[in-house]
Amino acid sequence: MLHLKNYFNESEQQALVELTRNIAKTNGGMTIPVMPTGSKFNCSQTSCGLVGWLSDRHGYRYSKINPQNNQPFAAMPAELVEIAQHLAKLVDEPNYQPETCLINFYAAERKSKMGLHQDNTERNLIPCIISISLGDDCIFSIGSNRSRKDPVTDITLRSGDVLILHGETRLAYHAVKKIVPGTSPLLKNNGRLNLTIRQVY
Ligand code: MD3
Ligand code: FE
Repeated sequence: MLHLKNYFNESEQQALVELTRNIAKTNGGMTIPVMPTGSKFNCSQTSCGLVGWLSDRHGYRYSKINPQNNQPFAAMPAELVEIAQHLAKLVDEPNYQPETCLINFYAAERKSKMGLHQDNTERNLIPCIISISLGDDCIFSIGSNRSRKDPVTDITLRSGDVLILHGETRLAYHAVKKIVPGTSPLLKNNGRLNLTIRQVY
């Protein structure tokens, strides 16, 4: 795992927020998905790129069509492709193909969080996952890739931080424990935005 603290400066962070707003607009907004169990996620989501990540009663999967508007997802902005390919080179993945970016928004003052899970919906589980944090601080837990019962380590992800999950940590169990409201001035009504870039195939 590679944690690049404050990788993006304030104006770059602002540009990433703007880019995210445009994607959400093109996609017809963000949605709060349901899990296969029927319970709702504690964050809202949308995707851009070749495919988007979906969760519903039938399970987790990638789709070329956004059920929100029955259209393809917004294209991955060229800036994001460049950022991802540059970052992937730092972990020795020069052929990285950023095929999708999942946008998670965690509202402040709500019990916004994400339970312990592995990211294993991708067909190819080898390429790294790149996460960009914007807005309020988040307490993030990361465990092992062997058992969800293994001990976790808590780290703080702050606005502008990048986390690259590669090698062993690609399949580590992880969770968003909590958002700390009011810790960043970036978003008007606080909360946290996370961009998770993945190669799927
Ligand atoms: C550690 N999102 O969407 S990003 C997810 O902050 C997800 O929105 C969180 O977990 C969020 O699946 C965490 C950081 C992250 C992403 C993928 C990982 C950490 C990871 C994969 C393996 C280990
Ligand atoms: Fe995850």
